[in-house]
Amino acid sequence: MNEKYDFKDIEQRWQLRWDEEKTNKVTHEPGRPKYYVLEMFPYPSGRIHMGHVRNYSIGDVIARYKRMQGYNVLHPMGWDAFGLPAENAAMKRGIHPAAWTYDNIDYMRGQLKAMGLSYDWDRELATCRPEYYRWEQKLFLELLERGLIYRKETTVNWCDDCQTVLAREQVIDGTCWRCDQPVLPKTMHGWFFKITDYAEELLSDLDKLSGWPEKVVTMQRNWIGKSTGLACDFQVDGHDETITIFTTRPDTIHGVTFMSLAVEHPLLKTLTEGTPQQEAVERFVQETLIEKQRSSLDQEPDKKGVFTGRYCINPFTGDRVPIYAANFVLMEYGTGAVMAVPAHDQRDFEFAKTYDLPIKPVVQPKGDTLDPATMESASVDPGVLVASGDFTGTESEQAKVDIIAHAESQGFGKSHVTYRLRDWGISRQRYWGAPIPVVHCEHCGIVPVPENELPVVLPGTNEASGNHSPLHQQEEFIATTCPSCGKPARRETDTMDTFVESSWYFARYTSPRNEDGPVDKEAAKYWLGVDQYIGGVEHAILHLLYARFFTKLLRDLGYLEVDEPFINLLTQGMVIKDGTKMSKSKGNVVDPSDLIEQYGADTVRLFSLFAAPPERDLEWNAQGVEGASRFLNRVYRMVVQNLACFEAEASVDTATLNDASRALHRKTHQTIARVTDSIETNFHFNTAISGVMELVNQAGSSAGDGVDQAVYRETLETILTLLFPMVPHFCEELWTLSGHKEQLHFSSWPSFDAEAAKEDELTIVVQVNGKVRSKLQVTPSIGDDQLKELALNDEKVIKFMDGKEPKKVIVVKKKLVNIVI
Ligand code: ANZ
Ligand code: ZN
Repeated sequence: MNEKYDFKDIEQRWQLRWDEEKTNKVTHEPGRPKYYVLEMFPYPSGRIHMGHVRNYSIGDVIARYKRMQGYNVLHPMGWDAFGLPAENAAMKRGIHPAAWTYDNIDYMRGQLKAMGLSYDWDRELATCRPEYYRWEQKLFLELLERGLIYRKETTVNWCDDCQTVLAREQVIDGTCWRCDQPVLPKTMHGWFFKITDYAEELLSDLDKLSGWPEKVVTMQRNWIGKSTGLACDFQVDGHDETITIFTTRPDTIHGVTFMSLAVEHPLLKTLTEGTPQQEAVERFVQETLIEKQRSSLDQEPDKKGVFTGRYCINPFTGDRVPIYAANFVLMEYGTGAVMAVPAHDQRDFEFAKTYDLPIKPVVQPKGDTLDPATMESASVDPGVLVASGDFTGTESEQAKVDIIAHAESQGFGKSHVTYRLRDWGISRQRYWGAPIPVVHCEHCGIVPVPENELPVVLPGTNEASGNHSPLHQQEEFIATTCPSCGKPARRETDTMDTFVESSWYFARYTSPRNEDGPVDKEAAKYWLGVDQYIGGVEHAILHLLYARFFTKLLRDLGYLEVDEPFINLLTQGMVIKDGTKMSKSKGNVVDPSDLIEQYGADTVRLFSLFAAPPERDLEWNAQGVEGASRFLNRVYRMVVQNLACFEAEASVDTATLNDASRALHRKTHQTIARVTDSIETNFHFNTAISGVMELVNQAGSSAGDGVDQAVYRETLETILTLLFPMVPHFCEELWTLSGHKEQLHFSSWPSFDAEAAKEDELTIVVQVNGKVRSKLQVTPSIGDDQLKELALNDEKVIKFMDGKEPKKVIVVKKKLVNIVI
């Protein structure tokens, strides 16, 4: 028998066998309980990194654990394969993005297989394949028809370096999320998904996500950013226009001293046309627009504005207040017009100070009198209304309600809800993405590509030398005929944001080869939602929000029956080295392939699972890998040196056990309980593994104590079964070596015997001056000091000691304590 743990040979053999026998293949089996575990699919960047290793090891343990519990487990893998890096790499290396991508996929698939991950590889998908994106194009057309997609001219966030439009979420502190270059505004036509139609449901359904980390739910809630308040019309004095403002503080409406409009507000032109102010306003608008381009988008500018020469009338007070154009009012939020209340809003306060406008307090906080002459900042606290006509004396919360009701009854305002969430701009002017399937016709306008002509295939992907310049530069692609009138027409040249592909891939996995639609409804119904989704917290907003949105779209199109895609979400921590995130740019990466080569996949898996609980950051530690390797070697030796025990009975006869056997039997069942519990509590594999380590220690140290062979067999089998989800090749190999015919893969998770796990109790006699005064029930492992302590605190003993100090306490192991007074 080979006593050396030859991981290379073992891992290769088992991987080959799993592949050949399709051990991890699943089909949907109506009536059988299912479990869908999914790790966020990778971008095929070239090689896997330690973050992947961690993410996929966690997912794989869950998949294997749930399989052993009898679930029909779906555990798929694929590639988020469109996107910019492929184009950049293509440019740099003079190869086609498709060639680069498919090569990377092949290489990385090999790496994942070398990790022994239990994916059903028959379900593998790559989003850059026409078989995938043709369904995305079909969905696009269905949504277009339903008015959930539209095209409009907008100012977009443009990254000049990447030559592409960015979604708002892809702009981080005014710079591009990919290349860190400043983002500039640019006007162009683009396609939008009407995610705002779903804002309310996306918000309220957050309440269903009790299996998500609280912080992710909060981030989503803030991103959607719901505000409730009043939309109210202010008549322009001497003009038939009205300005509609949006406020979340209707209670302050009696304190309005001016009005602020966004520089993009359409009324600015109307109101100043032909007036002496026109020139000054136009100049200010131009300056502000340029300044907005230069400054980072998230940065608050200094409050600046210009008087329009016009006034409007506060419908509550009849006050005539000046109208300004102001640089801090956003056109995309609320109505693009703000009633300014400098006493209670800080931005308005600063503006009023700059332009010497009146400050009028109308909400008096408790125990405070606001004096406009001495106020140094706005007072934003609630309080009681003052100088507010009929509403004077009302608490601010109540006043909000009353004032909205009054505005509604008078017909000049109504309750209004605004969201921070914007529609999702999905147009990209890049090559390596899914083409948008419409045609522009001079006569017919925008015409959808007929379904039987889908997919609109990305040109040039078949030849490695194919043209991969952006589609608007490819005349052969553009030139087509109008599906409606047959005249020459031009194809749309935008491609879709890659976040579109990742918004529904989890649904496609349920029937990845379906030829009749994006999903097979029966399969989707059986498998969805995803029981456990696992990925990095960097996707807390974008990807998860879009995936939730798409789930609702697919439901409303009749493909899915669930409201939410991911029942439980685990956001795993980062992999850290030398105090910072392990990343190429930091130059501190450890290549998983090197580790696998040196130690084997099982050791690498074990290390990553043992070093930290999943939600926490994992600090890279070379000794940790060594430790994992030593542990596996030890278990290996322990099993091969004790193969004889597998000839013993498979069941333990507890009646005949000696102490050491009883103790090991007990420890085994305690370990089953502990490991199961650790996995059930937020997948704390680290404590699960230390539980097994303790059992291994005890098995090792009791080997010489004449341990019953059936007990020993039970212990070793338990160790292998409990470790199997974490180190599958290792355990399968030893399982086979020890004579089992069926693979561990098909075994059940062990159940524990509560009776066996119970600690034995000893009865200890306690004497005072040689006379028996009490009895104690204790566990056999109790130490002498603890036993003394217990005896001295026993009520009966205290009574007989009669307040005297003990002179001496004698402990006779496992029998008695004698207290001499
Ligand atoms: C009057 C007022 C008085 C306001 C007061 C606040 C405090 P949230 O809570 O983020 O939704 N506002 C409305 N539209 C705006 C726009 N397009 N650009 C910039 N600011 C805008 O913010 C709502 C508040 O932000 C609104 O309530 C409005 O100012 C301002 F003591 O109206 B408030
Ligand atoms: Zn036409």
